Amino acid sequence: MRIGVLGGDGFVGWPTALHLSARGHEVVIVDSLVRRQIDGELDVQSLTPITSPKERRDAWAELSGRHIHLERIDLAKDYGELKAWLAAFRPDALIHLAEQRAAPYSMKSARQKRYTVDNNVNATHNLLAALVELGLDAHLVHLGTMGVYGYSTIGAPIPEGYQPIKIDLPNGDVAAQDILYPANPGSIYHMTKCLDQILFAYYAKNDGLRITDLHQGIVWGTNTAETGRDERLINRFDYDGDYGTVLNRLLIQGAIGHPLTVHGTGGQTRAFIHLQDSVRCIELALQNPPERGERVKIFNQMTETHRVRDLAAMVSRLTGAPIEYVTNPRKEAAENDLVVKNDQFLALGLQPTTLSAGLLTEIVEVARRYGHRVDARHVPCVSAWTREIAERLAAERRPHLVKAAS
Ligand code: USQ
Repeated sequence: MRIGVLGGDGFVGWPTALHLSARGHEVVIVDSLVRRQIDGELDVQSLTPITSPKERRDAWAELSGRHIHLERIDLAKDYGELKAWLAAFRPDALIHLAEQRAAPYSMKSARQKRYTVDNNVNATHNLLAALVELGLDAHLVHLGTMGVYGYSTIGAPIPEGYQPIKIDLPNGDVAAQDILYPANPGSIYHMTKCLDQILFAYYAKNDGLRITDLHQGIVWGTNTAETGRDERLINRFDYDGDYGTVLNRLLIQGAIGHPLTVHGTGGQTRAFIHLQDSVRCIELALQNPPERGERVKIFNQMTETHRVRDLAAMVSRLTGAPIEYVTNPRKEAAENDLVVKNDQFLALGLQPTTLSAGLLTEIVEVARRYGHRVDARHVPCVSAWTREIAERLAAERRPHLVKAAS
């Protein structure tokens, strides 16, 4: 297949591009490289020393004999360039990962909120509009999030996208419908993925676009079979308070002897998936597209659920690092259960890589190898969800500032 990996320079995009290239697909990465610019803006670098876009693609060509071309296009802004590239490449499929994906970054200030909405919504909409304008029948596979559902559960498992409902009619009859599961975003970032769902539903209905939306949980791990082949192919590994995700952060904190930062009581239960399974799921979704005219196909892309404090206890046992329960900078339920259906990927043959101690140790080893690159100033999560929380955090930090000043 001819496949465009949009956002193919990022944490999931790069391993996805390599995985698909290794399986013989013709892969083009489309990326604005903005994620590398945000590293500069936040003054923090990936724990792992990622090479330049050119160097990593040259290394892949040398090792595999396969070329991955890069198109530097900002999907949200460069509509003309996007259209020209689509018209020339005529992809069979597009993997859309070209969105700002960090919840804490999206909550930093009005500037990042506006950037996240402008970027994510326009990128998705430009892509859909261009496919229709060009009359292209490429299968669009979008990386969405479990966060569209919110995380609380009323005891029933969260279905894969659609909730069957019954509506009482005035004449006493009952009408049955499938609706998108009620959107319940917990951050501006998650909100943009809810908006994406509406765009997809509309374009599938109105224009018959073939769309798959993958509602992914929190990714852990850093390497896949392909990125592990050579140091020059190394994947990015975020540990900072904005882009680092919880399990990877805890593992790095443990590796460098930093206290494990648990927000609140750590009673938040979340869905998780290993990076290797993430790229495998994307490949399975590609192999099983919806028909033209079919509703958006939605998969829950996760393999297990865990409570944050249980993860911290596991990492503490593994590394000896103490656990620190800190004021939660987010506005989220302190405790929640989470039961999620993921039958579709299991039926397609996904064999989950679960949190075995072996793999956790492997990540701790990677973290120890590059631990000297950690800038401890960037370890805490400081992005507050509301003004009140920001004031509470500032009040807590004041004694330290006084101590430092005296
Ligand atoms: N948390 C801690 N300590 C930390 C960092 C986080 O207790 O040091 C807690 C958070 O308060 C939250 C939970 O861990 O309750 C998860 O936080 P996270 O940063 O790992 O995940 P999140 O912000 O939800 O976002 C990540 C990805 C996003 C993806 C999402 C999937 O950045 O792109 O969509 O996971 S999901 O969480 O299922 O919505």
